[in-house]
Amino acid sequence: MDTSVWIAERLSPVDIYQHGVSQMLMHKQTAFQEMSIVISESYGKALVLDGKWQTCTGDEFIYHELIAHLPCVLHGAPKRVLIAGGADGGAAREVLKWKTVEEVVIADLDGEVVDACREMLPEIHQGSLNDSRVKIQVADAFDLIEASSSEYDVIIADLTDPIEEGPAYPLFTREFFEACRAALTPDGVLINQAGSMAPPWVTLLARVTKTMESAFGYAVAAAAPVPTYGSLWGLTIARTKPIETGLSPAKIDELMQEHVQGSLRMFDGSAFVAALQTPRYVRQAIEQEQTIYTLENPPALSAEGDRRE
Ligand code: SPD
Repeated sequence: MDTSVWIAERLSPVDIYQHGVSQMLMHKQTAFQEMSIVISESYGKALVLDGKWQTCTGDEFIYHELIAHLPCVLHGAPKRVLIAGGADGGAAREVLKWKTVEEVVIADLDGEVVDACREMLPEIHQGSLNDSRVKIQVADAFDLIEASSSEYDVIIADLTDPIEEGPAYPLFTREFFEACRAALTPDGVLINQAGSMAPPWVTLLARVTKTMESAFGYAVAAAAPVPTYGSLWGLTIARTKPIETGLSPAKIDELMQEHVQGSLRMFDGSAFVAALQTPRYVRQAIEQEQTIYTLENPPALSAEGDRRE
């Protein structure tokens, strides 16, 4: 093993995930955040923003297949999809496998991250960032979504964690989720990376889920087992009608057989059902949660993992 650098990501004030890195391919401060692209000994090439591991070639398929196909299956035949964040193109790559999809808008604030991912992470985007159905808007996704009405079948919030110093935390508030609801068609589905499911740190996920539920009426937290995130990760789905968590695996496989082209490594009917068996302690944390995040009272997580509340 040739590990010359250790990236210590604070998962919480008292938990660190040390990623052994053999090469630093890029390190820069953009207008919005600190960006690194590195080669990790175990998990391949990785994107790190503000010290937080975003995605890497070794396990990205677990996260990207779940965050893309869960909402697409629930919708059934998505045509227009908006991805808030998603600069690496991994979620777009998966959405484009749906033959029904005509347009994917990627709205990311940081053009420097999009450019770096396009050039240095082709293993992840696999051409999606240059696909003719994809429109990249270097813009604040909040503004873009607020200006849209009944336009999208699926919105994927593929954002960085809501740290106070980072650009994403306003996109975890009720105002943002209400704008998403208005931007979606009546059958539309929102999915959002909503935080860790680790028992000591599940409050953020519970609050984000409760906030999404308050804007949409229904919200369910799916579980994504992404090793480099350090714990089971929550992907919360919201809709204005009940979310069908009990679809049969065979029916989902049939739907995907009809609508999806290209190979998948993680997702199928069984993975859908497994992801939506939310652990009991998570369901209880969500049920008991009272706090709704708003622009006045947003999530407050520091890069060191401390919370203000
Ligand atoms: N703590 C890690 C959460 C990362 C969520 N964003 C991932 C971006 C991958 N496209």
